[in-house]
Amino acid sequence: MEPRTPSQSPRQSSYVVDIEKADDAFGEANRQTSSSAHTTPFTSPRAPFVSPGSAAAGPLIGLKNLIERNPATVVSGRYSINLRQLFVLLLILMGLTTMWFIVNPAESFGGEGEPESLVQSAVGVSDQSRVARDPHHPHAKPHVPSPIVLEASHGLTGSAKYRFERIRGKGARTSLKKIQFQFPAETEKARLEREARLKAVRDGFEHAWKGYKTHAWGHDEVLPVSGGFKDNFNGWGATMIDSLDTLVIMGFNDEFDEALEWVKTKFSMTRNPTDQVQFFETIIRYLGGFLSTYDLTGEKVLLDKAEELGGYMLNAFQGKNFPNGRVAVQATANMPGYNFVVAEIGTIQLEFSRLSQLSGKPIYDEKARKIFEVLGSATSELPGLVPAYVQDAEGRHYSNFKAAVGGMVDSYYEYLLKEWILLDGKVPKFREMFEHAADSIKKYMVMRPENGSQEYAILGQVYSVNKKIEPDMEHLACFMSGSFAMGAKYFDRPDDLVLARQIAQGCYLGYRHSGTGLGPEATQFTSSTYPGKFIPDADKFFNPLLSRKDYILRPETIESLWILYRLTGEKKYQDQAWEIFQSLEKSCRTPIAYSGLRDVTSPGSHDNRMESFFMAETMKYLYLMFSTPDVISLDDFVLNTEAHPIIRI
Ligand code: DMJ
Repeated sequence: MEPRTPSQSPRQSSYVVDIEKADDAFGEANRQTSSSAHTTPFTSPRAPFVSPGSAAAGPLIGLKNLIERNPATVVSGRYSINLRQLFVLLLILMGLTTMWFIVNPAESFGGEGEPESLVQSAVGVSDQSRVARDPHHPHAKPHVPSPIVLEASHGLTGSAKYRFERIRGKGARTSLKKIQFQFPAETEKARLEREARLKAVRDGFEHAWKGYKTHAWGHDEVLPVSGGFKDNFNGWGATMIDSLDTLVIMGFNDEFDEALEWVKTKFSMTRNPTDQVQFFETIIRYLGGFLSTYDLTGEKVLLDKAEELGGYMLNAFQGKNFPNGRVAVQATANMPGYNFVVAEIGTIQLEFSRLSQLSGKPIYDEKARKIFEVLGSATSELPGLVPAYVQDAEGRHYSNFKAAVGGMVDSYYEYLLKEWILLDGKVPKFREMFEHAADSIKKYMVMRPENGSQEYAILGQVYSVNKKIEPDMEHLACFMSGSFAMGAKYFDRPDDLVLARQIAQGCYLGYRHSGTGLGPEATQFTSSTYPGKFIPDADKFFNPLLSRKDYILRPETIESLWILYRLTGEKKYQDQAWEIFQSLEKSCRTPIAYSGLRDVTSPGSHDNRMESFFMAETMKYLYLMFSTPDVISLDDFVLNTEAHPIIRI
């Protein structure tokens, strides 16, 4: 199916990037042409002007002289032409060739201004090409492989080309400032290392996908040790839908087409319409997966599925401001709820607002924003912070609760910021709510190591009444580093970027000390006698009585490292993510796919689970860590909590 044409964008940032790259490719090609035996001159307005005296003009003048010296017919028989006609024919052919180069600049020259060509453009080109031709030249460099195919658009046409451009933000627009680091041109050495890592991650994803395909096709999860499958997220094919956009981003076009065919012909949400499915998981994994992949591919069936699913999800509201935690596809199988988990009601805003933007039906956006308005109208003993559970009553006051940024609350804070971004900063209330929360987290929850290190920090859990903090942190809470970092950039809060770095390093610490290189599900540190401090004692870290030692392939630490890398450009974050990937390879990879661990201090303790977020988030963040930074740029996309990129329009 031909993808829909992306909507017109006044900004067209990726077009700018592409044109710059294409210009570079043109320049490079022209330079190569002028130093080789092939003599086609460029007539493109982008190509440098070729004066009659230039090297490239020489052969043309030679041809002209030949014609003038010998105007006789050159080919005998029925189709004979004279030299003048031959000259005109040649000119037409050259013109056609040039036109083709203009239309397909990237394909023509092998890459869109890859870093390699940027490096070359900085040195003397004629000298460079002479050195390149002569391997014995004293300055000859070892052969450098050209950029790997998955990062170039060689020969891509139709939907594959559309996807290639779309993941690079074609069609995105926003009036918010750019927050990504302005990455300089890459050295050859850096490119080689980065691409080797990128390929390793991509190979890892392919391994997991093959395992899913062989053992669990169409089911929710593959069992990575025993083989077989598990249907624990509605039985609708959670891994399939959660992985769709990762397939697109990594350039697995055939695999994506196969999965899309399954969606078209086999996917069904109505087989057991009275089953109660989890609202939160269905929104972030299925609805997020459909919307994002539609944004990246323009495949209409995905929007159709998103709309159908969105309609069913409205059943969760039952006349209330907040949706139930569980919902049935069949409207009459739902009852009004009375007690709501904040993360469940506060993690639909991106998906519902995007669904309204795409479907033209305002109801989803209205429902989603109403939740934030109601939550934002409450007062709290910890301003901006909320308990895990709330009731659906107006004018509430949150008192006597324990505040944390881990499970049951986490993505509510994430979505305050991200909904503000998606709505292009047009709803200041969401920024205000995010900043209130950020201020209180900093004031009440940040704990620092007793040894005075400024390298890392953790987010403890605080009682709203007496403000007592406990040094307990879940892996889930590690996402907050990324939110602090993005908020710091948008709202000019430099201290928050410092804190974001420290939290990410606090999370990474758990990985570094575990023995397997993978971080535990939760860590209970030892309180120091100094207020707000904890003792970062590695022995206590992994005391089974104090911590949850399992690692279920969660993404949050890698996610924050990725955001920090894209915002600061610091390679240390790439290196840390690479270490984590190697640990995954060593301790979690199985002959079938990847498995979580029951104990991060024990490499062989596989739990025989691979949740769909491993392919949706963990592997995607790792891949994006080593892709070029124009792929899913934070200036073009906002990612839902399951790492599904939503284009900003
Ligand atoms: C994912 O499903 C989402 O990131 C969610 O917000 C939290 N838990 C998992 C990953 O750990």
